[in-house]
Amino acid sequence: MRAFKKTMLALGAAIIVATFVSSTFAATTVKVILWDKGAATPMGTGMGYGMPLAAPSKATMGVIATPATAAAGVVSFQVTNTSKDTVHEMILVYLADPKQPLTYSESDSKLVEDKIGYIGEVSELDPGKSGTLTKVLKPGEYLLICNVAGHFMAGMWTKFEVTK
Ligand SMILES: [Cu+2]
Repeated sequence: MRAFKKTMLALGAAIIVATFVSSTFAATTVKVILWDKGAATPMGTGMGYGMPLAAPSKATMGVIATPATAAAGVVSFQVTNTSKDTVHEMILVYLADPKQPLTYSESDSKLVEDKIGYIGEVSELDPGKSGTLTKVLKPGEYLLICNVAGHFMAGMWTKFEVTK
């Protein structure tokens, strides 16, 4: 009888701990929209992160994250390409120093993915398609970027913040 009581107590404690842990590390779901004004619209340039011309109102394609912030822990990005005619992707980048420009290759019209704090991606989504990226994130500044040639400079990036 005593042993049974002890077992029940231990079981109760385990359930309490499990509940606490799962609520502390609850996953945040972020909806990410990849959009553009259509292939007939000339792509903008010079609108990459931190660039003088960067202005969301002028971008011809972009990334929208809702919410644009999450608590540290598991974050799940549900990404949808809403374009009618263009392939897009979402790359998650950690900014070690948000004031530093990202390493960019003019010849490829792309960011250099192994030099920009690359964490993971939902790669090349056809128009109308969706994908998910789930990662454990520490506090800090992040970017969500499309790195199809030319798209970053056309304004296809957004900030994402992870808080403590
Ligand atoms: Cu794109």
